[in-house]
Amino acid sequence: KAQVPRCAWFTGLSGSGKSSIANLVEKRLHAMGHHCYILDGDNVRHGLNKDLGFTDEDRVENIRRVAEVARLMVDAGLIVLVSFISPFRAERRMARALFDVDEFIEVFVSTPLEVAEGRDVKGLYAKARAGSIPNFTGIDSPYEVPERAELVLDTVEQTPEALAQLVIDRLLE
Ligand code: GGZ
Repeated sequence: KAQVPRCAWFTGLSGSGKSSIANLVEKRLHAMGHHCYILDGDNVRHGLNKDLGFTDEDRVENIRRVAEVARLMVDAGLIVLVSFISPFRAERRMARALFDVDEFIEVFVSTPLEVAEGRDVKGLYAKARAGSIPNFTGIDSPYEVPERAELVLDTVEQTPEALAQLVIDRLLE
């Protein structure tokens, strides 16, 4: 099936909903006959990037490698959904620079810290507040809010299903 290879780059805090939305996008695109792949911490940080932690330096290298892999996957004809906090503007800009203008869609999952921390689905914020996870994004490690995202997703006002559809519409444009 003809498809336009592209990269949707999800950025946002831990617990913002990046992966849930990316998973819905993947499921629906797949059902439509599109070939896509999700790059996230689960399949990258345990393998390719298992030498990296959460210092600023390691996050920079994490994102650099992920961006290069996404580039290769788009070259191979896939729709790639990248789901990492990717907290730094400079690295998101670096990732964007690997793609043509219409190949890269930055998707800011704009869930506020209070909301992500309030949900605390994995209990990580509680641990970070207690001091047992150092360098936790939003607590003692920065998150630089995107200024040029193609899509800003409001997870407070909209459902994951509706937000996934916005991403799909943009990807298939
Ligand atoms: C932030 C951390 C940390 C620290 C472990 N800070 O909610 P999660 O669990 O599943 O997603 C978070 C994930 C973030 O990894 P990324 O590769 O996306 O980060 S980055 O783009 O900044 O390189 C969280 C877990 O790993 N986690 N320690 N200190 N999140």
